[in-house]
Amino acid sequence: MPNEAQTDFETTASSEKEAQLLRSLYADFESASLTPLWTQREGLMPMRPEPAAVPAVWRWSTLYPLAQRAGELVPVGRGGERRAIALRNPAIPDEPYATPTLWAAIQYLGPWEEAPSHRHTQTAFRFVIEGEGVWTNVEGDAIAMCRGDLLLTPSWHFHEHHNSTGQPMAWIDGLDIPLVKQLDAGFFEFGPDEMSTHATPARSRNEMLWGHPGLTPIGARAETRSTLAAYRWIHTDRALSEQLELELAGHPVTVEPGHAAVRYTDPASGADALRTIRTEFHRLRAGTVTRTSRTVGSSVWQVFDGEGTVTLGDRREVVTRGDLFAVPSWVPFTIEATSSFDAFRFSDEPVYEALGLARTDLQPRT
Ligand code: GTQ
Ligand code: FE2
Repeated sequence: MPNEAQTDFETTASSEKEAQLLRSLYADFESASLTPLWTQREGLMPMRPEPAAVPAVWRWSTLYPLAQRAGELVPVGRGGERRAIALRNPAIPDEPYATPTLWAAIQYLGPWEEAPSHRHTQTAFRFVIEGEGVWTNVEGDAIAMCRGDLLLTPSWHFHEHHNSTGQPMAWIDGLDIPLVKQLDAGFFEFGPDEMSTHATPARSRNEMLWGHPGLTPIGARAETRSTLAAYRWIHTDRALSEQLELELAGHPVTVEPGHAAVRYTDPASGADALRTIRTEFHRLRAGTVTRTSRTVGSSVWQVFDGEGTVTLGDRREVVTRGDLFAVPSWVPFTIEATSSFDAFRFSDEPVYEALGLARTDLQPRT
């Protein structure tokens, strides 16, 4: 929007003649599809991030029953491809995005249902809050999905899901759909109509190759599409409880007192498990209050277990198992753990780091 003070030709111009010249200059800018910076600066170059997205909360007790109703009424198959229901930030108009860069959705597969094969340049993961019985086949490798597991679908990998039980199952998808859309980098391809496999192994080929801590397979060739694709709860849980155990024994290994955290990484490189999405798991002891922080970029959290109060800018919310919330860029954020508190987090930080735009401000304890 032109700044009034700068386009108020009558008051800034020293003469009626000059006012007329300015008026015609601005009219000619307009017809030549040009915009002067001096009428736009505050919107284009604010003093600090001014996210359109707002802090938002979605309750599992709302999400799951709605997904269940969709399961009864809406078929899954070619076309729509997935019965995924996106968490929409109420302040991002007309777009089904949790934040300006991140897609978060609940996906639901009824008994014996199948979601057919496709691939896209968007990066994806699944995180499981409850249930089991679905296998996600990534490039033909069947990967079991169970509570607490993180399953990866890197960019341009074929993937399909099938429920091999008589029970429905729901989980959370995270993707970089908004980022890829904004970057005009989206490609999509359908795979075969038939499932590549109905196998239901406890352990995928991927985990057989990559799922051994600190052991990189020498024979895995460079063209291997990706490294570890499944991060199992048993490992995440133990990593966190042992951090807290070490802390009790006097070793300062946690993020801050009473707050253990792990990042899911590529075992071959140590980099983020996915190129565009950071994935982490946090565990707070009962009574822990995190330091208030602000970070450039946005994140989405899902409570895995326990109860806490989160402060997101001016908003305070009690959150419990399965609830999700979105933290927009540069919004002051604190968690207070009412009970022992476990939460999964994903964010767009790797993108900001790659571009030299990452910034975090940790406020001192008061
Ligand atoms: O499971 O392949 O939530 O392609 C959005 C897009 C899930 C999926 C989503 C997808 C998928
Ligand atoms: Fe997909």
